[in-house]
Amino acid sequence: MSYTLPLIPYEYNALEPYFDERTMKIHHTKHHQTYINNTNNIVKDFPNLNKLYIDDLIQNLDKVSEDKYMFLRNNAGGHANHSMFWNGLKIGTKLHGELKSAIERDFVSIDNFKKIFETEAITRFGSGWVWLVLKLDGRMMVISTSNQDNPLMGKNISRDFSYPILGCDVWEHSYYLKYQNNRLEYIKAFWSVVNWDEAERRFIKKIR
Ligand code: MN3
Repeated sequence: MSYTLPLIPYEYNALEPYFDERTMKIHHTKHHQTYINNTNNIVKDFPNLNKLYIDDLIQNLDKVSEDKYMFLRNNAGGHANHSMFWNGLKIGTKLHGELKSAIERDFVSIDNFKKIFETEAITRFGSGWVWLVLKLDGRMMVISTSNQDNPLMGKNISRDFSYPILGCDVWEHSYYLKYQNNRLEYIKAFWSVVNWDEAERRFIKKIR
């Protein structure tokens, strides 16, 4: 078995004017595809690993030889992160329900949560991701990871092992064509394309 590029459930121009068509297309067909190709190149030599769902593979990175570990971590992480990212984007959804209550419980207000998320995004040096995560103790937290690391990779890599509810790619390739070096403007636009229904679905699946 090998990993394949997941279809994104909308057109490349569906998130205009916030996320532009050209960036979306290159990001999906070139960047994401490359992470998948590289992941396949490694796991073909590890028959026990290539049957795993990508979210499980990134929790088993230590099963490959040491010389391949970092390459797998970066590329399998890239596949996992982007797969989640595309599904987490949609125009016109609203934060509601139990996820909204949990965010208000742990961040005082939605505005405060967004401010913390934005600060984490602009202070993440270099490339990485910002996440709203659900910790094992049931609390929500905003964290960031470097490169293509994912909170599911555990506490040696992320701040803590945690389950990502919402993720935002802050690599320059996700915003440079439209926003150049203005990462904050990109994060502000991100709020207009967050698929809160998908975030709520992930949250409910995990707390039930
Ligand atoms: Mn990316």
